[in-house]
Amino acid sequence: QQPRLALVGATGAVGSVMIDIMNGRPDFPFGDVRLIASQRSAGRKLTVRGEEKTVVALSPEAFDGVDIAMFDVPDEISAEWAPIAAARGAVVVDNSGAFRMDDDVPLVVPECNLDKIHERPRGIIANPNCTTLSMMAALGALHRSFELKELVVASYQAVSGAGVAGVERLYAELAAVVGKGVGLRAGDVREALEAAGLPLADSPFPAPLALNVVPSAGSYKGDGWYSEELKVRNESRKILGIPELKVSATCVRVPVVTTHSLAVHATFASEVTVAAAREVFEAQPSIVLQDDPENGVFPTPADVVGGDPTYVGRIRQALDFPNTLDFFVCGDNLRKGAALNTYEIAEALAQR
Ligand code: 2RA
Repeated sequence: QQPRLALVGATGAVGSVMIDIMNGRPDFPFGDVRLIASQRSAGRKLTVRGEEKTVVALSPEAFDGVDIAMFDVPDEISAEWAPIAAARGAVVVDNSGAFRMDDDVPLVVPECNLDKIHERPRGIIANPNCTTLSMMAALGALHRSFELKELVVASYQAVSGAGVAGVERLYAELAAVVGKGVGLRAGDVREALEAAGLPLADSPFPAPLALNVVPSAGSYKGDGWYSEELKVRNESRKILGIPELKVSATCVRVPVVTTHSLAVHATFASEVTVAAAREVFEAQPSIVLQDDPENGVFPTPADVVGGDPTYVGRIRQALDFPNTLDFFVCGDNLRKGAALNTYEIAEALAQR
């Protein structure tokens, strides 16, 4: 009998992408699929692989008979309900931040550490944050060949990382500034937003996003660091299995709807050339190389959004740093950055 799958958070932004991914999969190793959401969304009807399903409310009984449960809900809901699902016999694949750094919960990116799915004493497997995930396939591949020692990263993060509210805010801000001739004087974008009835107090971002970039992502954690920057450091170390990896990240929100980009400066134990790095990337099925700068070919979020692979370009040997590469990565933060990686883990569990 094929394993039964549950999707918790079926009606959310990532939940909808998960259903898209399930619908598009050529082989589907699951039997029944149960869609679970909050009481508010219960009763909604959604189609999964041609079959209409009614969303059921989150409850302990909703997990009866479920073998694998994918969670995409806020941290506090996962913290409460993932152990309940696990106690009822489901293996949980959780996309929240609730368990990522727990020692007894593996943090898995299939391209890097798929074998860890078997080490799950709590019955929970965690999916990384989308910012970390967007570069992991590329870094994991390079690490296997050249041994990663140091990582300096700047992110360019899309607003959908901050949910539907982030996307709506960006569209509203863009509508408020277009044709106004603003962006030429300090403060004039803020004034245009105020005049359009969009005070910053109502925004999920601490500064205007329209015609701007904002060096703050996640919550402020003290000593100058934001949560997204600390996640990049902690999660990269755990996924790659390098507890001593030196990491420094600066995370920046940009006026892009979906797809996170990262400028990566990675130093390795052994010598690495651009040609060797290209070979490594070309051998990795989930990476697409777009690297012909002379002809203006490199990945940009607007060109790769909606795609499953990690797109890599601008590969250079750092001029002043030995054994070091610089490159640019783009990955759809809702697909590989969230729904797809979670689904890939669930699929691997089902296939084994
Ligand atoms: C963000 N990485 O982009 C987060 C979402 N989990 O805000």
